[in-house]
Amino acid sequence: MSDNVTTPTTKILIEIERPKLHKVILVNDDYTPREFVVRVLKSEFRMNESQAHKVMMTAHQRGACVVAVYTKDVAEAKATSGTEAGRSKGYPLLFTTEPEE
Ligand code: TYC
Repeated sequence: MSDNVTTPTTKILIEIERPKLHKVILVNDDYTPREFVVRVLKSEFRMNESQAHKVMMTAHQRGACVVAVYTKDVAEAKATSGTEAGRSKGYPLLFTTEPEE
């Protein structure tokens, strides 16, 4: 005969999801000067001259270019301040965001 006593237990499984990352996308237009786009990429996205020039030229030639990925809040804040930098000078420069697959 066994004297073992078993007490029922409940296991709680908590799953923590990794926050989805969001892309900041630079959209081409016909009016914003190239040097200004490069300046905004350097100041808002901490790029050096050659990285910024490459991203600007990709957007210029293909219509759009992914600049960087961040959490949703940071991506939206960076896209807004980049777009605002253009607007403050009267340029239609546009940064958008979209979730990464
Ligand atoms: N197409 C612009 C020009 O020729 C330069 C430019 C590049 C503007 C990228 C926006 O996202 C952009 N002056």
